[in-house]
Amino acid sequence: VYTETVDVSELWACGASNNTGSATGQLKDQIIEMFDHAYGSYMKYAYPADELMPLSCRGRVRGQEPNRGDIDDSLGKKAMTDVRLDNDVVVSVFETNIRVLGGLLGAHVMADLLRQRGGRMQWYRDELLHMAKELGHRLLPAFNTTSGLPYPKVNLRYGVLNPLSRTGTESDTCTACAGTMILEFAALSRLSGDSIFEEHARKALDVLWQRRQKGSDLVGTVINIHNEEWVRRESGVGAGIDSYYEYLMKAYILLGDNVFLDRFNIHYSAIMKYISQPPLLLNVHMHNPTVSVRSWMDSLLAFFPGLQVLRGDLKPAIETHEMLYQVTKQHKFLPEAFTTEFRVHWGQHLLRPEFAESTYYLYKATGDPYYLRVGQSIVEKLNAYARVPCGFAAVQDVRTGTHEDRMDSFFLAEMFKYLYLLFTDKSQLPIDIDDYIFTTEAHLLPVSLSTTQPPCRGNNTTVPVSKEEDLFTHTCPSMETLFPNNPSFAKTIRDSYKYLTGVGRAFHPLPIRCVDKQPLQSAARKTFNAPKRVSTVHKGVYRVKLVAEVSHTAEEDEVMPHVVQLISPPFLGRTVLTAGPAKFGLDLTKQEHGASPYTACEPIDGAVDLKGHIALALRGECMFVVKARWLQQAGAIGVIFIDHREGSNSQDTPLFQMVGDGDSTKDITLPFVFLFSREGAVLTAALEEHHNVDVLLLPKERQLGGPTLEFVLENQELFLKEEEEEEEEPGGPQKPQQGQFGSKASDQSKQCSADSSQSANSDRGPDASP
Ligand code: DMJ
Repeated sequence: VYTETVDVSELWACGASNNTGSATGQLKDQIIEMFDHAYGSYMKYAYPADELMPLSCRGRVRGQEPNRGDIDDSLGKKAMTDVRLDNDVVVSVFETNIRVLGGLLGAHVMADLLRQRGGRMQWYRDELLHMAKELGHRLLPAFNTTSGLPYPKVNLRYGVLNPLSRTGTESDTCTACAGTMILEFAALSRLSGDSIFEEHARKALDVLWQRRQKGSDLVGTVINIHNEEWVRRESGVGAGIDSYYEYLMKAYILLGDNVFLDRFNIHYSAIMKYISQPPLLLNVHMHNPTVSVRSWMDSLLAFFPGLQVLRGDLKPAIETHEMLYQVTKQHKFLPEAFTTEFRVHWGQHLLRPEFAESTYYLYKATGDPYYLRVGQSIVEKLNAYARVPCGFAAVQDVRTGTHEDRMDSFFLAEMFKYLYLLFTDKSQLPIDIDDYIFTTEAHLLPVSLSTTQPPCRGNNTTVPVSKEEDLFTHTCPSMETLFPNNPSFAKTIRDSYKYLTGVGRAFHPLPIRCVDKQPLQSAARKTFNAPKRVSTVHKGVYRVKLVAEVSHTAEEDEVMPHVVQLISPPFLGRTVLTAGPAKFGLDLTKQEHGASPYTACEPIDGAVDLKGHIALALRGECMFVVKARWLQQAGAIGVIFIDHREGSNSQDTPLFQMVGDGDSTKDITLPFVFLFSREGAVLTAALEEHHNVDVLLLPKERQLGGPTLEFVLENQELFLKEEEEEEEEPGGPQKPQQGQFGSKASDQSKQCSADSSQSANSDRGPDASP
């Protein structure tokens, strides 16, 4: 959208370096060398496997390596016999679309261009397009739902509903998963002449648009593909939603259809009103968007400044990008998740390209050589901390620098492309880059598709958008309009955020957010131009307290892993499930509570099954604290919450701390922990088989082992004996219970907790916790 021609070498020369005409050249060479190292390693050690394992120097072949759960759904055995698209393999519809279909289409477009220019590729007979079409047809069964929202997974050979497909039971999908099809599917329709793909992608977008929260104009993170109800109602611009917004904007650019821009503009206004608190991007409730639902940001949101550049909204783009840069300075790379005070929340770094992508867009928009230096720092860090003999390895934890045996394909498809383009003047490129739009996986599709191809049958989007237009609805404002007489506007903006993460100068976001209530009550909307900034002193303003997550102490920022340790036979302490803690209730990290977990007992007073037991409760529908109070009142002595999202697990998803509702939680005194659904399934399976299972809830670092465990188990045996004797002696005196955090999780308590969560569901709104 910004098409200024900038002489990179000259600008670089204006920057810090004196000898920089050659600096960009050297960097370009370095980036090519890095790409060769990464791609060459893949070809040498991994091809035809799906991905390279850069530490083992071999390929990752699905089924031959330990299953990594959902991550593996992005692998399709696609290169097993060079390329087969009909393997009996369940793949992610979203990932296969953006990685494989997008890759085939982008490659076809380039091959076709070379062929047309004469010389090279004269042998090419649209083979890649034919493969793309076949793959498109293999993805189509996923759209066989009454709503039109696609299933998240499909079996490439058997589709979704075939008994052999091993998929089709899923009921939910993420917003980005359903809303990131239009670029590839429309391109496929227009290149192949078959409108069916574009029709399906448009229908899915129509549903998401219709199901947006009409008051806030925000969407949630996960939606039910059958009844179109939101399953997770938190709203942000990162994981789960990100490329839905990206594709609305880019669908307008690629297809020239105003409906996508209109929708994007309306969502964008909402994002700027509720989610963007420069330099932060928060997550809020779609129904109650003045409430922030978590105190951390995920690294996927780093693409957003780039999208803001496409929108022409440079100021917040510069602000957020600067914040991200400071985080990378502090931690070398963007951690997968980091707190609003820029501490590590989840230390993994998967070599994600989003920060490089935004850096590229900002440089092209501003021409400020500062962004070349940012790019240079990305290159240096990759070489210093991720380069290994067989490629580049993801970082398991930015705090320790340990590597992971993983190099995702987006590292090749996106990272090097954005870095190379950052340092290359567009006149040096073999194509006019402004004639193309990048898919979310950085594959190039030509914007000529909107005009040179006949419109597809049935590609009219059915859901109208009412809107007000202004000067910038369809065009980007020029720099002079945005920043009159200030050629160093970018620096001026950045300077306010210079010391964001510096010691002793931590940035403190506003604990109170003032939001004009009117837009929530009225359907009237304004097309975004300059976002109406939140004013702190404003007549008629509605003051809403952000859940006090944004100003907390260092200890609270770091989520301390907890565990649920199964100690009764046959587990004997060997089954340990990683769990997340709660910000309310009994603090399990306090030494005085944990030293002798079996000594502080609570009496059982009453015949209710739940009493004296640790309860299991399913997450969802209402807030954690509502369930916590209910279960506490019923006599439970602790609660294990279990995630309701199928397949979630503590390896792939960062632990988080369950939070209260903003009001005092002093009345809640029980211990609470949270298990993702895979870990939860281990526990419920154990309960099904053994009915009573003794568990400890405790911080991971104090997990029992060795002599302590033996001692506990000895006492446990004694306790069990006493219990057996007691059972033989009806009406005998009750034995002391095992303590506040070591107790039985029984099938009875499961029953009680299930009931509890059901009744808790009905009386409050959706769960505010992430
Ligand atoms: C890429 O696969 C795509 O950009 C996707 O939209 C989200 N991010 C990953 C890489 O981090």
